[in-house]
Order: sequence, then structure tokens, then C-alpha cells
Amino acid sequence: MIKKYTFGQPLETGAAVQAIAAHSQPFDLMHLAHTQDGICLSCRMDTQDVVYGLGEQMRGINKRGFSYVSYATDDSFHTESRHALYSAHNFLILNRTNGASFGIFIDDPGTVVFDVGETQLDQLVIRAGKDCVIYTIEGNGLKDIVKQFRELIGRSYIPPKWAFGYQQSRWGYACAQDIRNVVQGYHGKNIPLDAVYMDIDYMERFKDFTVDAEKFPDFADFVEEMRGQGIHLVPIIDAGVKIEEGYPVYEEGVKGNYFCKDGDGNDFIGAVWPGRSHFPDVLNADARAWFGGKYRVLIEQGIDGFWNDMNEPAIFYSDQNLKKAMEAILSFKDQNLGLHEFYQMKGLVDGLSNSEEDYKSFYHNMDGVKIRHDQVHNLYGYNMTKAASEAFDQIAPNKRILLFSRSSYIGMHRYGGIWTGDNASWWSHLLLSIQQMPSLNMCGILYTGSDIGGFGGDATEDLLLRWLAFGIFTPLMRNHAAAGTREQEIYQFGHTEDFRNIIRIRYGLLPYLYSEFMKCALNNEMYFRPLAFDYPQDTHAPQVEDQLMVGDSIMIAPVYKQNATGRYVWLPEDMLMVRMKSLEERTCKVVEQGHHYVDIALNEVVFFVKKNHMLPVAALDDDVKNISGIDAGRYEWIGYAEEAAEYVLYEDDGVSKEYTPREDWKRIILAERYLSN
Ligand code: MIG
Repeated sequence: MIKKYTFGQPLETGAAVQAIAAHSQPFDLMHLAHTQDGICLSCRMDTQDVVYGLGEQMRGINKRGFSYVSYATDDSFHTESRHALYSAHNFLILNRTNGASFGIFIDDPGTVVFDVGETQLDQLVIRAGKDCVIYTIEGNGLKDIVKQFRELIGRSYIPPKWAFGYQQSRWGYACAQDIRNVVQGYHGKNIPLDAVYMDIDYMERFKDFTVDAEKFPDFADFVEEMRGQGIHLVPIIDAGVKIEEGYPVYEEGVKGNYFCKDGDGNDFIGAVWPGRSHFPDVLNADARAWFGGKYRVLIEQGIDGFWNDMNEPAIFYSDQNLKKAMEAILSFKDQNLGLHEFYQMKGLVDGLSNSEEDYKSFYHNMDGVKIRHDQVHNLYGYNMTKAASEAFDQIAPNKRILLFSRSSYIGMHRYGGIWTGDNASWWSHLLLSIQQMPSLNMCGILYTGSDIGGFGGDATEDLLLRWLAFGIFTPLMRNHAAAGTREQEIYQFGHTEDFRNIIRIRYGLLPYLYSEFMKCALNNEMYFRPLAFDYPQDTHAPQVEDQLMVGDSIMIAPVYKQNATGRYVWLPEDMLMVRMKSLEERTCKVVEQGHHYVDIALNEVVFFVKKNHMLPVAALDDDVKNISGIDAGRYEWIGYAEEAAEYVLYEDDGVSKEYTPREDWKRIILAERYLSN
């Protein structure tokens, strides 16, 4: 049951799609206090209670023991001490052992703080602004609460099927030849690949919707050449529009009044990659339609996928802040700096980027109402992505176009996916990425994944192998790295055959992964779930922070520790352990409920099939290059049927929006006592 409470005069964020009447009784699920800054909700948590949710955030699956801030931030240093990442996903569930569990969604586009037992171990405290809508959800267990929430916020974005193939990216591919080399690197070793990303270097001076003609002469021909090799190119689009006379996007934006304004009514200026830039006012319907329409120029050249970046929006500096900081720094000149002054001076530079002062200095025009940016900060990336998606609906109404964003808010999941931003080549970030997945799924973000191998820092071969062995289960499976780091395309490493085997396992499992993804999207369910969602009676499950249910049939237990040759796995019931050295070399064995140490070599993928469940596995030719090489007629089945197992297979053409209706989903049944080997 969903209840809606309105406080003050909230803005329409578009997060919810179901019209629900405001609840007639006062809010009483948590203790409510009105403070100077807004509202404050609090309640007690029992020792055994678990808090799930908050989407893209730091720390574990159980969010207890820390506080989290919803304020979209371009901070590429995801250490344990951080409280905010790129998105704002204000939904959590307090799962209680004694008393009713509930979900709560704070629809407030400004700063919201979730103190989940940080200040006081047993207190959940939520602070929001004075104008917001709060939804509370009670239901029959965790899955049901999530499903109700997902129905409230609408169906998740569905990408084209090729976006489930393996994808390679790197900040640094600068020209057509660089990309050809990547494709050759993969194809030369017979490793499948479906997409290569184009980071900011493809543009002419970082200008959105341009392609540098020196680096990419005849871009449309190049896109076609790549399609001929089965490769989709996915260009990046940044939020900031370069100020440059003669650049049509800039000139149209100025003329149409499509950019955010500063306090004096001039187009706001912030510096990002293109230098001094304006920011499209994507919270304004006209500006949104205009900016979205710009994607057409790339679509017409054959592009069918995009990633939206820098849309918190990130601001390196503003003119006025830079000036102030400069002056202050100059005042230190010729002084004999004490330590205090030195740090003060250093802080002036560090504080220039993404500064609160800048976010308070520009305005949106939302349906004629002037709104200061910081009050709606968390809606920017969401609306940039909505702009693109709404334009795609016009440009190619029945075609799925790949789209994902760095920043987001609940509601954006209807328009695109997200990737989890600038992680690092750290083992701890492999674990973080495992833990973020179910929380994101709760908030409707199903098409998601992290930069495999890590963005910052140098990936080692073992880290990349382990990360891929997890990444084969994430809908977005993209290897991406920052400029200046060690090259981490998999053909750069010695044990190519091991990498190739792991990637081929992804393609072999694709019929299952895609089928599960589609069913979850169409049924408002979670593709990745913490164990406690499937085994609510299991008292150990709530403590498992490093295993996940993936789709309806399997559980994974990735290795995420350096030099580990295996790991402990908790089995909430008897399961079939499937061990793959390659797609073809696999063994299956029933393992009993309980704790087990499982050896998992660097070149192995291990997963577990639930009792009375099964999954399809595609048989692949040796030279499969991309998902078009998966032949729907050649599925084998892995199953563990003590009585009987049934599988609902979802298939469609993978590109149109004519999703297969439920009554046509195929039911496949395995006979009694079947155990595959
Ligand atoms: O300030 O476009 O998260 O994936 O490679 C860095 C360059 C800007 C941040 C993105 C990252 C991308 C990078 N971008």
C-alpha cells in the first residue's frame, strides 16, 4: 500500500507516474519534526534491522552505519569517506525483524540527507527540504515493496539487445584509426565485441554534436564501416555547450534563450572541457526539446547509442569564483606563509570546482517560474537524458537507442540507464560495484554497470579477470579507463585465452541474461537482488554482502580479493554449482545448503542454480564476433530439478519497441529429477 504526503509546495519532478491522492491522515510512520531547514524524519532501528536502497551510493548493500547525501557530485575519488556520488536515489527500505517493514521515497530535488545510524547507531534520520512529497510503501515482503515502488515510478528503460554485448571504451581513442585498432585487437584474437565508445576527443574542441573532421574524415562512412564489422560506436555528449562564435549549438541556444541564466539574466558561464560554456536549461520544456533535437545530427550519421556525461552538472570553475580566488591567492604573494595560510591558499584552488556558490548563482526557467539551481540540482542529469530520449521518440519512434547517463534522479530510469562513474582499479571498487547493483535495481535502474577494470589507476591482469567474471552478469558490460592509465583492453594482457573464455561465457549466457532483464523491466522487478529478497526466512542471508541473485534462476558469488584462489559462499538452500573454464568446458555439482569454501581459479566462472530452476545457454561457434552470432536455435539447458523446473524464456527482435506480450513468452519445462552435467 502506497501513501503519499505533501509538504509545503513541492515542485513536480516527474519521478512518479501513478496519480495517488494525498493521504488524509498526518504522517506517522516515522517521527516527524519541522526544523528551520525543512523536515526531519526519524525512527529507531533494531539491531537486526536492515536498510536497503539509496541506489548509487557508497558502502554496502545494508546501508546502516553511515550517512548519505543526495546531492549529485562529480567526485572521482570514491573512498569510504565520501557521502555523495553522481546521482540522487532517495528510496530506501527499512526491513524490520520486529514490526512492519516499509519503503520510503523522498521526492525532493534538493539536498536530502539519510543518516542511517551514523550519528546514533540505532536511529534512522532523514532530512529533506520543506517542500517535498513523501511516499511510504508497506507490503508483503521486500520484493513486493520494491514492485509497488517501481509501479509508482514507471517502467524501466530498455536498451537495444546489442547493448548487452561486450563493449570497450577508453578516454583517449582520438581518431578513426585508434578505433579500428581496438576492433582489430579483439577480432584478431577472435574475441566478441559489440561496441566501441567515443570519449570527448572525437569532438571538435569538445563541442557537443560536432565530429572533428581531421580525426574522423567522412564520419558517416566510418560509422558504416564499423557496422559492417558488427561494431556500434557510442559517442559521449557533455552537458556544457562551448561559447564560440559561429558554433550553431551555441548561437541557437543564446537566441532561443535555452541556457541557464545568472542572477542578472545573462547566460550563465561555467568552464568545463570545452572551456567557458553555457548550460542548456533542460528543466525547461522548450530548451529540452531543442537540446534533444541536436542528437539527430549524429543519428543521421548512423549512430544508435549515446552516453551523457558531466551532467551533475560538473563545473570546473566560474569566472566570478576564479576571479575571487585569484585575488585572494595573490594577496598571499610575498608573504611568509604559515601553515594555516598555506592550506587556506591551497583550499582556494581546490574549492573552485563544483562549488556550492556556483550552484547558487544560476537559474532555471521551469514553466515560467524562475528557480535557483541548487534547489533542483539533482534533476539536471535526469532531464538532460530525458531530453535525448524524448527526441529519440520523434526521430526513431520504434527503434531502441542505447542511452545512459552519469547523473540521475529517480524517474530517469524510464529514459536511460546509468554507469557508476569514475571508480578506480581497486579491488574495493569491484566489491563496491557488486554492492551497488541491487540498490540501483530497487530504484528502477536496470541497465547499469561499472567501468570494468576500473577507470582511474592501473588495472592489473588479475583484477581485470575477476572484474570481468562479475561483469558478465551486469547488463552494461563495458571496460573503460581514464586517459593516462595503463591500457586495459583485454588483448593488452598475456592470458588472452582466459579473457576470451570469460567474454564468450557472457555471450553464452546472454539468452538467459537478456530474458531475465526483459522480464524484470516489463514486470517491474529486480534483476539483481540481495539474498534476503529471495530467502526472507533465512537468518544468515541479511548478512551476505558479496553474493547476489541474478534473474530468477541463479546466484553469483564473485571473487573480489587480490590473490584469493577461492572464497566462502553461503548457500541458503541446496544449489547446483556450475563451474565454467570456458563456455564448453563446464561441470555441475549439487552443493548442500550451508557455508562452503569454493575454489575459483582466475580463469573460471562459477555460479549457482537455484533448486527447481534452469537457464538456457547458447552454443557458440568458435568465431562468434558479436551478439548476432548467437543462434536462438542452439540453446542448451542447465537445470537443477528435484521435482521439475520451468523456465519462461523471453525473446524478441532486440531493436524495435514491440516487446513480446506476456502470453507469448515461452514456457520450457525440464522433466522430473533432471540434473544437467
Ligand atoms: O572530467 O570524458 O566519468 O567516463 O572518460 C572527466 C572524459 C570527464 C568523466 C567520465 C569518464 C570520461 C571522462 N569524463
